[in-house]
Amino acid sequence: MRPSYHPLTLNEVIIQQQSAFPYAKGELSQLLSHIAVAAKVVNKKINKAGLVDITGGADNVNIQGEAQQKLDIFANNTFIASIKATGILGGIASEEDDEIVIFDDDLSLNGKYVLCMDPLDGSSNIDVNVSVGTIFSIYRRISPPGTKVVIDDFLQEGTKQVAAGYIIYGSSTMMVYTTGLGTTSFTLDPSIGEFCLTEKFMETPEDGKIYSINEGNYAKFPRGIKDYLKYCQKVDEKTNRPYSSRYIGSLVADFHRNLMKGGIFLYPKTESNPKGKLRLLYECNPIAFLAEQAGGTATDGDGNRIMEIKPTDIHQRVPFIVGSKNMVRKVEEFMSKYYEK
Ligand code: AHM
Ligand code: MG
Repeated sequence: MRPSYHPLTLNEVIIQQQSAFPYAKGELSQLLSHIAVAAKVVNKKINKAGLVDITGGADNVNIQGEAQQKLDIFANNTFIASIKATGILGGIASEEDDEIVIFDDDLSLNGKYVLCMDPLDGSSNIDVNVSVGTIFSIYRRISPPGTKVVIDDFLQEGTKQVAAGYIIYGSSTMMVYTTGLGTTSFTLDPSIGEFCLTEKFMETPEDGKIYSINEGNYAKFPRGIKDYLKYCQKVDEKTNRPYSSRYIGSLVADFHRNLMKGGIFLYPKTESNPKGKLRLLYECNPIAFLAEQAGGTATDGDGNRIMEIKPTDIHQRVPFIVGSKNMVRKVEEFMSKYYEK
């Protein structure tokens, strides 16, 4: 046999998966390809972050009162421009924009989908060369095509997502996505500029040995979470404890590691932040969809499945516990003892 290098590219896999939906017109596939192109542009910029004047903060503050990084703005603009060009989307809700962005050109008015995204999650880590990510989530619009999209198109439960994914800009750049047919991962091969298939059906272990949480907030955690952390730290050879504590502070990177190795990520409610920190639309729902499709699970710690929470605001925050099934169940068990609802 002749030696050859023919990796399966993102587009090839998308086309294969599209054939599972006989009436699909390929619009969603096109959208995913555009997201991948924007990701390559952002990736290039991130790789050069230390060389050009794009690290550090910009002068703006976003709706959550946080300083926007220059790269946040670049990523936001790049994804919006690339995705708008497809004409498939009626609009975008972005963590970096206070209001939804409505596309009102003739093509986009008939667009069937809307997209929610965090264009650059964990961006405060860029200045110190730590992995960051882009997270996205796609819904079918509920308002009639031919009109401008409305806020209700975005305020849908996570169970209604038709696709979701993230790009991790790490030691290598990867794209992980789901259209409800499993969770699939790709790695960017910089030499050919293509995302190449890494794992078609990712499966996360049901149990793990890693817990990821900002333990600096320990004093403010609910009793159930404190007890779970003590459980993680307890020496018990039968159950492989103590677990390892690993926290990067970059959701995509922390989740990606736990997805591969088995583990749990927690950003629970605290006294001062009863809704936690992470955003339901841009961070929790897409990550929950990917986790579930890989055999994991995601809850708010009070017995509610993340993807069944009805959003009331595009920037809504929610306590977030995601990862290996049995680990998330254990947290729920500890939390339910105290009924801190
Ligand atoms: P961002 O969207 O402003 O970047 O914030 C989200 C990030 C997540 O990536 C990460 O899990 C979390 O904030 C870390 O928060 P903390 O520094 O409070 O631990
Ligand atoms: Mg974020």
